[in-house]
Amino acid sequence: LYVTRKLPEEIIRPFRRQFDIQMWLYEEKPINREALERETKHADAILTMLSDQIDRSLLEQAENLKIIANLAVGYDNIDLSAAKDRGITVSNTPDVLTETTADLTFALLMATARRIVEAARFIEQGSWNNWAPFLMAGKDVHHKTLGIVGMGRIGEALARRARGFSMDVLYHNRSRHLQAEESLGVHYAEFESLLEQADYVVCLAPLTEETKHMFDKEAFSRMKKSAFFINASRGKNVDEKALYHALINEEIAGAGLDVFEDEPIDSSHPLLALQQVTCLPHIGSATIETRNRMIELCLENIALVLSGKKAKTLVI
Ligand code: 8YV
Repeated sequence: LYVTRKLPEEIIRPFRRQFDIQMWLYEEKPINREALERETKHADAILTMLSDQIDRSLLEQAENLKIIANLAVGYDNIDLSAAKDRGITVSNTPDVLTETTADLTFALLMATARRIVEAARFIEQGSWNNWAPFLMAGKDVHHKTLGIVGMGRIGEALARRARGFSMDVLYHNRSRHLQAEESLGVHYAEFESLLEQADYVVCLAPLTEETKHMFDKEAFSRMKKSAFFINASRGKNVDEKALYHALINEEIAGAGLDVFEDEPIDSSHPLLALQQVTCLPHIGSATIETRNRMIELCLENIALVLSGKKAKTLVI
């Protein structure tokens, strides 16, 4: 088994009895292409993640590979059709990260609406020398309308949180989610109609050919001027230039972003300069408990597949 990032030895150790485990050991830098090619060429299994592109040319050389265990619920970093052609199993980590990612998404929405990061920076910089009635005044979240684009597991978990804050919830999805409509009192809306009605538009859709750049100039122009856009899914679902222009032209009020078109971004990224934007370094599922559960699930899937069984959380 080759692990493409340094992971905590305590979680890996119990599995060392079962597999010969090799790992990329440089904590501060991702695996380079050359090493990735060299290691996947001979491995029976790889435990990999979004920062690694598992493409056709890599898979064509992978002589023994039986499973790619992706440390994420999304798998847009893997060429699924190439994996299928070579009979390689792909697994992901759904469910174990649902509640954690919904927590972060709601926290990002709250932080953006209530200017929490900006206010913390303000006080740290020593700028709080007076109380003023509208100092760091944000916008209400309770009783507002939330529009969720992508009503999968995380979307549903976010809807539950929003209902607890007395929000009205609209959602848009490829298919209706009747159970959520019934149990949570959420309402289906066409994409355009959701954009026009929501005070907070949250993207939780996976990245696919259909969702790529679904938030474009036209989409942002449909949103209310007072509305906020939150993205905790994939950066490429958004045309970032269109988002930037919508923000500077005040077509929308602000944005909270945990993901970007090209990650990681550096401090010169134009969106970082906007005071009405809260940016996070893709930490949706980043809690110690959840990261540990994700790693364990990957290792369980690998153990199953290498002993001839089906992965627990199978993509293909
Ligand atoms: C991952 C994510 O932690 O699960 C996903 O799809 O985006 C995150 O939970 C991150 O992508 C690391 O692979």
